[in-house]
Amino acid sequence: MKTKVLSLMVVFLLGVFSVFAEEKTETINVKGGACDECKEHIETVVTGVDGVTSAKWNVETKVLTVVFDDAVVTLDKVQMFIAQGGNDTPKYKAPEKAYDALPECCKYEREE
Ligand SMILES: [Cu+2]
Repeated sequence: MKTKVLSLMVVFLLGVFSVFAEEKTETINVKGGACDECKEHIETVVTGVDGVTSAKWNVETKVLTVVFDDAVVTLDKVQMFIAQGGNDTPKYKAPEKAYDALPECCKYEREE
């Protein structure tokens, strides 16, 4: 009897967690060049962030579509990682060093 109650509780708790752990899809403008290397670089950086399930960057529109678990990571944090990788986002500017480390083709016009 006791185990039955316990397992019911576990099922209930799992249910609660899965409600919180909802996947969110957001889009952000991410600066970058116009080659596939930029695309690969940005997508690799973003998918490497804990809580992110998918990242697609459009080379033409420079819009990144990111799918993430907002219980694990925030869009803010995702933008921080992108900037650390050398690409500016609306919220964070890439450090000079990270920008300079980008391949030539991946350089882009930066706003002051
Ligand atoms: Cu590039």
